[in-house]
Amino acid sequence: MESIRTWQCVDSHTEGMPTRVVMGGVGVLPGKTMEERRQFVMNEADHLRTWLMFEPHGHGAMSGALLQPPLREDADWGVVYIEVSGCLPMCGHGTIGVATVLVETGMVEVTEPRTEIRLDTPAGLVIATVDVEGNRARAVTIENVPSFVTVLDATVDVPGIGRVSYDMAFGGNFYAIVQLDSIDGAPEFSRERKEDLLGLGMAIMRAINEQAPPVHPLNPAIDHVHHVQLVAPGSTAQHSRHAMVIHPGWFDRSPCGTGTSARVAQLIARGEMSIGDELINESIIGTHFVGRAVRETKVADYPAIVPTITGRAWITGTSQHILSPDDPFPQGFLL
Ligand code: PYC
Repeated sequence: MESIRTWQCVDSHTEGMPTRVVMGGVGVLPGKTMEERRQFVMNEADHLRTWLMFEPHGHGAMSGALLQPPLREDADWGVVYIEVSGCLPMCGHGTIGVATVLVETGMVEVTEPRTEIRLDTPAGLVIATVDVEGNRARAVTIENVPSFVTVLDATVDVPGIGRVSYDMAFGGNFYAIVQLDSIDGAPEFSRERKEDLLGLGMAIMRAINEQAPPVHPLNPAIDHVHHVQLVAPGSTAQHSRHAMVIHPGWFDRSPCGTGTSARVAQLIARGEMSIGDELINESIIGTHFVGRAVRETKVADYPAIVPTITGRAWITGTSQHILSPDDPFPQGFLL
C-alpha cells in the first residue's frame, strides 16, 4: 500500500445525518478567522472537501467538519463545515456531531452532567452544551446565530407549477419555507414520493434565485437560497414535519439545525410561537430536533430571535482515508 495523503476521521450521525469529523491530516488552515479559513477551503483548497465528501469516500448527501485550532481566545476548538454542496458558515447537525465526538473521544475536558464546548465557527462563536452520562453524550443543545425573517407571504413563479407562496427566513443559512398543501397538485408528503418532492424543492429554489434572491443584510456575500423546507400538511407550531431540499439536489436526513432555527423565527414572526415555546421539528426520516427561541434581538433592521436546538448524535466509526498516488479520483466524483 502506498499513500500520498492520509486523513484520520471520526464518523458520526446526528439524527440520521452524517458528520465526518476530520481530526488529523489537514493541518492548520491559513486565515485569521474561521470565516477566512472557510474562504480558503472554498477558493484554494476545495479538494480537501471533495475528496472526503464525494464518492468513493463519501456519497451524494455527505457532510462533515474539519477540526481546527481556534482563532478566538474564548473558544475550545475551531470548525470549518464541509459538505457535498460546499462549505456552510454554520451547520446545526454538524455542530451536534462535532460536540458529541469531542466529548466521547476526550478531546475536551468532560464534566458530568453537563459539558460546555465553545466552538469558533465561520458564523461566529457557537456554544454547545452537552448532557453527559457515563462519558456518553446523551443530548446536545446549541445556541445558534440570530435568526430572522426577511419576507412573509412572498410569491414566485415556478415554471410548470405556477405561483408558489413562501416565507424566507435565515437561521445560519437562508430557508424558503413552503407549505406543501398550498401548492396545487403537490406530491404527497412521503418517502415514496421523494424524487417528486426533490424536483419540486429544486424548482422553487431555482425560481427564487432567479427572481428574488435573498441577501443577508450584514453579509452581502450570502445572496442566494440553497435550502427549501417543504412543510408537511398537518404541521403545527408545536410539531412540524418537513422535507428539507438542499442544493444541488439532496435531502437533509436530520431535522436541520439551521433550518429549525429559521422555522422557529418564522413561527415567531407569524405570532404562532413565543419566546420560551418549544417546537418539535421532524425530518423526512422521522427524527427530530427541539427548537426554542430564548430571547429577542435584531439583525440590522430585522427583528430576530436567538434560537437553541437540541438533538443527539452517535459515533458510527473511525476511519483512516488514504490517497494512493495513482488513484484516478483524487478529488472524488459525484454521479
Ligand atoms: O443542520 O444546519 C444543519 C444543516 C444544514 C445542512 C444540512 N444540515
